[in-house]
Amino acid sequence: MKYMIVSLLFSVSIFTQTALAQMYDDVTPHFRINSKETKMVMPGQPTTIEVWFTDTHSGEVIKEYKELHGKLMHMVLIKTDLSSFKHIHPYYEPVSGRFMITLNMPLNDPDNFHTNSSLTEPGMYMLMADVWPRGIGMRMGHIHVHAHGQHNMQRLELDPVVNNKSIKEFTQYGRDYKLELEYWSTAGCNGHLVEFMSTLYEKNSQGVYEPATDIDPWLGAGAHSVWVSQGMMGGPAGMHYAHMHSKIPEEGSSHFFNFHDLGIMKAGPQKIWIQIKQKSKVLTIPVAFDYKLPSSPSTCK
Ligand SMILES: [Cu+2]
Repeated sequence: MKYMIVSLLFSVSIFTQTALAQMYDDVTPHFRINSKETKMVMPGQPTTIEVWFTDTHSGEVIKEYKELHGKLMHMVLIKTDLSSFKHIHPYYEPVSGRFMITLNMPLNDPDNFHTNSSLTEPGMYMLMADVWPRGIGMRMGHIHVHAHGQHNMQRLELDPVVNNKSIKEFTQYGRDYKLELEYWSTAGCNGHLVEFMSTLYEKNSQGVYEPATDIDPWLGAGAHSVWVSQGMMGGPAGMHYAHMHSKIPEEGSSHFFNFHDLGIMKAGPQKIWIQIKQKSKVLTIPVAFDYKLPSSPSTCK
């Protein structure tokens, strides 16, 4: 508990900034898909995404970026029915100031293992690009992408909950895992604080879940997560979208994430994707849960 409070005081301001990055208009994002100003793509086909940012006032291309969690750009691609999540890192070309990556192509790059089958199903996707232009701060650009073909919207089924914990059992890289996810929501002066605790278990040779071992940092954080409410596009403050990071567990296999929700997330069905590097592979773990706003009153007079 002490650990949670310390991490809470420490990181509220950082994560509030993460969430608000989409609200600034001092920089303008530009996207091209296969060199065209289009939103249509063919699912499963190699698709080159190009992104750059300009200074909104001068119109000049921004060329100085600061690393953010070990990368100059983080890109997230989420299908709007929340059935697909990809986290990739476009490559920066400093002469032109452009970032570029080709989806649906295998790449020998451990930080781009999602690139190979990043956009395979017809439907609507949200593409988000986080950067930190030097001297400006964290900014996000986003576009809708429409993958051609017959839409097949998947219903969001919540994962089972036992003793307030969402339980997700899954197999990745040939190993069997279970993740338990619990959250607490506390009303504050302005919005409320949401804290998550995720605990990872791996099945041993006797078929028993034990706390996972060999957890390593990935891209400068103990774990990464992206949290999206159903109907992610709406909302007065932009998208119902949060990006959180955790420290590496000091002991055991629990990660802690927190987010200062200033009305950004929407109550109801949601999904969070947690990424943890374990045994030198990055696990991507989706958990569908019901988000309830705190019932306790605000602490402000
Ligand atoms: Cu990233």
